[in-house]
Amino acid sequence: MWRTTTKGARRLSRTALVGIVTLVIGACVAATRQPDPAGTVCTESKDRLGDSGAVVVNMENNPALPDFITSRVFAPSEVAANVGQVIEFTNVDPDEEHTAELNSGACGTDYLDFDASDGLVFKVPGSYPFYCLVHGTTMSGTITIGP
Ligand SMILES: [Cu+2]
Repeated sequence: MWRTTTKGARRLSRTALVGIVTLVIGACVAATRQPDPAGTVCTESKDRLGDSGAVVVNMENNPALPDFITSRVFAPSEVAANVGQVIEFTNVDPDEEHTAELNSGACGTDYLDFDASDGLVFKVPGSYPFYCLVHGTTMSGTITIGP
């Protein structure tokens, strides 16, 4: 009888553990990027940084506000580009790391330290909201891709 109870308790705690692990893994998966490995919508690459036709976007501390207020922005936050054109993101903020990540998770830049750059290139016209994985939706914008 005692043994059965212990086994039952063990089984119960094992089930609870599996449940907790599943929940934690599920939460992590939901919070991370769902990549577009085939690059059907967009691709991330540093290969064409400095292209003469690149659209340049800075990641910076909002210049409209005093320094002691940390308000990070994309400049510009409304980004217009065409299919195949490089959108070049550069972190010009000496104090914080930034990324540019599509809300859909299809693609995004690397985590960029001060003075580092990364590029996104789109294959499909459309409107793509994006944000910074470090600063969340307080640092966000929209990329509009024309044909
Ligand atoms: Cu940021």
